[in-house]
Amino acid sequence: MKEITRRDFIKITSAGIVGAAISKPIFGFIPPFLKKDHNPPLESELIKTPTVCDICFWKCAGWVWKDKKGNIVKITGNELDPHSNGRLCPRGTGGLGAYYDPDRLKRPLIRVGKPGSQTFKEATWEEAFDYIVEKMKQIEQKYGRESMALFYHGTTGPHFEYLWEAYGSQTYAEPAIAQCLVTREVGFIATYGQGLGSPEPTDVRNTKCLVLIGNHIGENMHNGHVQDMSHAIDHGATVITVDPRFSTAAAHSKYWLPIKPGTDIALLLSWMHVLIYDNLYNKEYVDKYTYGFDYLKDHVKRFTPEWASTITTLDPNLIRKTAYEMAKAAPSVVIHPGRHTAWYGDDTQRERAIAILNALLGAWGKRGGFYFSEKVSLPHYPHPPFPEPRWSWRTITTDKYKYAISGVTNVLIDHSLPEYEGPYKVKGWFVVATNLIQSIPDQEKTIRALQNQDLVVVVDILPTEITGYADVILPEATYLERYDLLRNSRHRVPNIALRMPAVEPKYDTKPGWWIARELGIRLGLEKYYPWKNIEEVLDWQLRQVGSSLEELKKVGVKHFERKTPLYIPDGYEWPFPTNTGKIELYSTDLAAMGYEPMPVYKKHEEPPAGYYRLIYGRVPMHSFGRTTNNPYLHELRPENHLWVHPKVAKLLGLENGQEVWLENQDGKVSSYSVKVRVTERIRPDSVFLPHGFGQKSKQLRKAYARGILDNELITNVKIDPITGSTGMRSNFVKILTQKPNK
Ligand SMILES: Nc1nc2c(c(=O)[nH]1)N[C@H]1C(S)=C(S)[C@@H](COP(=O)(O)OP(=O)(O)OC[C@H]3O[C@@H](n4cnc5c(=O)[nH]c(N)nc54)[C@H](O)[C@@H]3O)O[C@H]1N2
Ligand SMILES: Nc1nc2c(c(=O)[nH]1)N[C@H]1C(S)=C(S)[C@@H](COP(=O)(O)OP(=O)(O)OC[C@H]3O[C@@H](n4cnc5c(=O)[nH]c(N)nc54)[C@H](O)[C@@H]3O)O[C@H]1N2
Ligand code: SF4
Ligand SMILES: [Mo]
Repeated sequence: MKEITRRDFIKITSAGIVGAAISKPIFGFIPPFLKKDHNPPLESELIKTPTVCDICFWKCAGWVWKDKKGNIVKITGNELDPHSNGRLCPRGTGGLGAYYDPDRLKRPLIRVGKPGSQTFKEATWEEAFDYIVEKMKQIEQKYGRESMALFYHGTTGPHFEYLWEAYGSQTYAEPAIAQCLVTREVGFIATYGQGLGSPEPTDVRNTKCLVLIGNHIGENMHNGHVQDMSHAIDHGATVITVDPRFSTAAAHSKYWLPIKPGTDIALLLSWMHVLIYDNLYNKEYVDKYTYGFDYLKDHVKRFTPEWASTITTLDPNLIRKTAYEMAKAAPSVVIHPGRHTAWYGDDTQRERAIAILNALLGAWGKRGGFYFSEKVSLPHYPHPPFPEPRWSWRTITTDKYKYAISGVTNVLIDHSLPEYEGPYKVKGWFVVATNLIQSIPDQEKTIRALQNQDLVVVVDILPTEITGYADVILPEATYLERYDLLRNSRHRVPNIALRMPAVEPKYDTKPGWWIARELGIRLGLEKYYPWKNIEEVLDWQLRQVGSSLEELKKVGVKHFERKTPLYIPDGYEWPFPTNTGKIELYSTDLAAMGYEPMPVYKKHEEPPAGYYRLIYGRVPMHSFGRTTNNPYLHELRPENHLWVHPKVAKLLGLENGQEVWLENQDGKVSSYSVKVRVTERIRPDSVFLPHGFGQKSKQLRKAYARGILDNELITNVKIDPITGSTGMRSNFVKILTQKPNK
């Protein structure tokens, strides 16, 4: 395999759209929009307003630069911002495309055609609200307020979560939890008594050894993380990457462990075995801070590297050697928990194994391991108490998924289906900034649930697939045109950042806070909205912590002093918020709930003959499907490719660039084709398809029908019994070289 030098590692650019650093290529080439303008205006001729990027959920703070005519010319990072350190990633730089996209939703729409048909009539806001309020009242009379469900993501979400609480429904869920990081949060809560949150407090910047388990930083472009990893590598850190695919991160690693998919727990258990039985673990730390070491020691006794090798297909010496590398660096080592951890249905247990390994190495609360993040305690704007709903997401979730920490989208979907006959029916969906058709596995089920609703409202900026199922579409202004709540970030330094409008909303679009408030007032909830506009709320909040809206408008980001230590001081007694007050190697919570108190390896389904495991991930220049129609980012990567190993290509007679279709184990065939990329960078038993492409909405003129959406082929869902999270990687595909008959 070609040696890739560290210098090639993706650098986060400091270039704006017309910035000065144009000569610095991103990913080895210059994005077209960076080349176009050869006469960028001087910054002194521009007006800047603070923003928080909304292109992904890393939430970098930056500046929006406008010329004298009021045109936005570039977006750059805010130097004071610990999420970005003054540099945006290419997606953030191209965020301008969200504002300029000619395909944007322009005014409220009310359905006239069949669900999914995208046939709507234009409406005024007044008409749209009247329609919604009338339907919500009908649902309330027939089923109760709780039957109106909210699905949300991103910065618009909290405005509607507040509205829902005020309305008296806590039937809500965020797909970015059960489809993303909940298993990692719960795995760490069960071990350390606290989760990780975002940005995750991994001290990658200062680490000596970074272990990435299917965590593809570099393609996963979470800004500060990429910068930290780059910094660590430049300072001699050892990187160990466990991934069935030779990812960008693997290319910068000392060790690449091309694990057989779905067998990570076996590897993690054998690493514990080596650390414990070769006496490499941090004895002092373990004695002082942990509970259940003897149980664990006994538990991992037989999990030798030789045992793990037969399961993972990895060389036992490589397993042993990498354990020694970690021990050498400890406690300055991060076994990274990853972020999207909904994989095989035993994901909380895999995350528990990761949490335990970090404890054995003494990395939690230590420099170069995990630090303790802290945020400002920012009071909420005062409001009357919320009504208590008769039932909530908890009622329908925590009996079955005992460690669920928030609403689970797939549970709400189950309660939305026509065959659901119990007392907790969902009969209306309010969908805010989440494309449920693309992000929730088993599309057919989601669509059936949608079609069984008396009302579906979607708040979005683009005519994405989910909008096609709405009765009413409410067009939100983009992040460049609106205020949102303050970004109160948990970090090394507690800090607050402001997003404010740089420009007036285009067309007849409105900010999310305004939409929620107007709807609230029409639902008779005036008392929860005593303020006229969000500036009042933000200024009030900022004044409680000794600042003001005026100050934030000038600085964009403000730092506050820490009140607690960043790391555990050496030798200090540290109480952990668990049942035992210790780090629980043996989880008393999980035991009490009837789950395995220590992680166990269980065999997962294997691809049948002629099928390959479908794995997915990110491409650096896109965020899911939310940017594939962005005119700037689309140009950088208009479609996805299917990664196929040369042996498979030979067997099937496939060539680079050839168009193929996919059919999964349940006979589900892809809507479109994808081009093959023949590469040794993937195991022969798997294929890789980056997520977010293959848009089905024709109104997305650039992204429509470009590539295949992984989610179409994810029909076998492995639910994590602890949290309800949907494991999506037990799907297998056959590669079709002829266009299938529909
Ligand atoms: N098959 C498959 N499924 C997945 C994943 C995967 O890799 N593969 N990843 C999972 C993960 S990790 C996550 S976090 C979830 C994320 O899944 P989602 O929560 O669905 O997130 P996005 O895809 O970003 O949602 C995008 C929707 O928000 C709209 N939008 C963008 N900006 C705005 C705005 O400013 N205002 C409003 N109102 N709407 C806006 C977009 O147009 C789009 O319709 O998906 C999960 N599901
Ligand atoms: N550019 C960009 N960056 C993003 C996002 C984006 O949309 N675009 N989304 C952000 C969000 S919300 C999230 S949650 C994160 C998600 O990003 P991460 O948490 O980093 O990664 P995943 O999507 O879980 O994992 C993808 C990797 O897992 C590997 N993999 C597949 N199966 C297995 C297996 O069985 N074992 C192991 N060890 N590896 C396996 C794949 O080959 C791939 O490299 O990315 C964030 N960053
Ligand atoms: S990582 Fe990139 S896309 Fe995400 S918030 Fe930061 S600049 Fe925006
Ligand atoms: Mo995510």
